[in-house]
Amino acid sequence: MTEKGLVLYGNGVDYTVIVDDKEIIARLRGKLLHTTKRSHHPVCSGDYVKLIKEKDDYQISEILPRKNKISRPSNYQIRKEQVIAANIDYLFLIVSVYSPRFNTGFIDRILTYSNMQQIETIIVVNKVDLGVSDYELECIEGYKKIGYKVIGTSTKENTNIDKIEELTSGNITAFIGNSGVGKSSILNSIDPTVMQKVNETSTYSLKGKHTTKQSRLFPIRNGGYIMDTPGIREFGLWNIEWDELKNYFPEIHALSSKCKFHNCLHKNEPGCAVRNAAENESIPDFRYENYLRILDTLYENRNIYFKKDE
Ligand SMILES: Nc1nc2c(ncn2[C@@H]2O[C@H](COP(=O)(O)OP(=O)(O)OP(=O)(O)O)[C@@H](O)[C@H]2O)c(=O)[nH]1
Ligand SMILES: [Mg+2]
Ligand SMILES: [Zn+2]
Repeated sequence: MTEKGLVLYGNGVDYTVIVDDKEIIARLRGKLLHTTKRSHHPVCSGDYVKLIKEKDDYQISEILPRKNKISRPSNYQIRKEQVIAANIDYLFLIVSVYSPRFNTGFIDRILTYSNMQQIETIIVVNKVDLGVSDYELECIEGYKKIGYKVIGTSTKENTNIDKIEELTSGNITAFIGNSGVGKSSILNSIDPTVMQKVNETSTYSLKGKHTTKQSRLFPIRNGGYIMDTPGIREFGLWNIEWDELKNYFPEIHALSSKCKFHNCLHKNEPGCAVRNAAENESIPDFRYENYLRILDTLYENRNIYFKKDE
């Protein structure tokens, strides 16, 4: 008999899967066990799978097509992919003020990727109890101006946790961000029965220590599912053509029809409307700078990573 299930978490062999509102353990069938050409763990949190049931034994026989995914080059082997999350309705990009440092380069690489995957992304700025600097405030205003939703939160003072909870209700949501920004803390504040492990030392190095070790999707009492993921140190963009980057910065894309050349890369071409807009600050300057930096990196690496999906 075959059934359909939603994968909560797994270790490469055994997976915890929701089937008809019940949690069951399922094993991967042989053919899925082999590392595929491009992927380390073929199944990930958020995957919908087909299961074969024999007596009380479940086997995962097939991964159903993903509507989207967040993946990155594997830490272990270049050219292989590590999928962090699949089938996400909303992505919450969690960052913090003060420590770990607020880093727009990191934010913009994630936003580029999630735009490419067409995943609606909300920026959560956590630890606002520590005070928001003028620079951080200016960047936050910049993101709001170009249309992103930005929510300032504090788990210490319970600021706006209800807003996050509301947005997760009935959806599959993933929390991603650097280690130590407070992903697990926010999850625990939304639903204290979850009790994800939190790093309790607040004076560790600015980079943060990795407390959450694997992605895991939690059923939440509001009927939604939230995925807690391990902290990402760096997010290298991949699977993206360098000359398509301009399509994934919405404010740049919106201006591109006003450039003199239809294939303008908005670097230093004459009559570039994007460059003009950045110079007279009608689009945020830091975004344009990040665009140029990412464009250079993608160009330099254009032959390293494989490009399109199969
Ligand atoms: N001041 C302040 N500290 C916070 C807040 N939220 C979390 N922290 C602290 O930040 C540290 C890291 O929190 P975690 O929830 O473990 O962070 P994480 O993002 O899950 O980290 P990884 O699992 O390593 O990716 C802990 O010491 C928390 O107590 C907040 O709103 N304000
Ligand atoms: Mg964590
Ligand atoms: Zn241009």
